[in-house]
Amino acid sequence: MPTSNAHPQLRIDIVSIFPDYLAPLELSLVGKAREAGQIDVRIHDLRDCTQDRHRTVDDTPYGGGPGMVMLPEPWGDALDSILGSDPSRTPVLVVPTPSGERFTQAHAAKWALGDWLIFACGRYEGIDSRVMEHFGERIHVAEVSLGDYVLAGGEVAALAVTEAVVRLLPGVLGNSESVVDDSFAPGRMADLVEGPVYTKPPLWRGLEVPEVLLSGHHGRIEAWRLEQAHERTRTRRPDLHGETPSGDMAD
Ligand code: JCZ
Repeated sequence: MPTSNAHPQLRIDIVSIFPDYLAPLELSLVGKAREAGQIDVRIHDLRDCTQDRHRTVDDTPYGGGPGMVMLPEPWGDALDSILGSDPSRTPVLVVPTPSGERFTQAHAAKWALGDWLIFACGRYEGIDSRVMEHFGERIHVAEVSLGDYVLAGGEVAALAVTEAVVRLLPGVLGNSESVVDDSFAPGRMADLVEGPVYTKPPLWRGLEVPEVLLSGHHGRIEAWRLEQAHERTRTRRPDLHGETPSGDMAD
């Protein structure tokens, strides 16, 4: 009887008061992965877990202040129900919030190795903090931010995290098993961003494709691409502190 698997099917549950906002998960790479049975995506309406006639999900913040805060009871009931539906999996509860730790490719790679992601998509001023405190004592809870800007809710972040994870799964659209662990895989963003890319035609509106890319010299091409990646990293993403290639002391 198997107790673990290198890549079990990934289940993804998303709880939101705007389930229609998650419709893009039927499209493109994630939609195809669902159709192929590589992932099991289930979207839930938080309002189905309310008890009152008005299906209330929010109330005023204790201590005062602007806006509304999401009630803990509907979240508790929704998450209890989802967690109770499969005791054999190991869930991570992902809570998008501008006050979370920055979501990175390292999170995506780790979660692509797991078997269950549950997204709690807040709205308004966020979810009563006792929800994260309570479930943090039962399962792993990750409060994550996409970046330093404020969205109107967690749904767009859940879409972004889902796509970042699903594209790493083996068998999903041309990805091999090695992509999650390959520190040199394009797009991994370890400490370098990608340089510019080009396709046909070789001359477009007076602009030429760099000659080296047409040369057929694979060694020169790779060296040029690395140099371009370092230059872009230096000028656009100094926070990534990409190393200057040896022999090219760029200033
Ligand atoms: C709920 N407002 C959840 C996340 N990176 C980032 N920016 N903004 C968010 C976010 C904003 C929210 C909620 C209400 C996430």
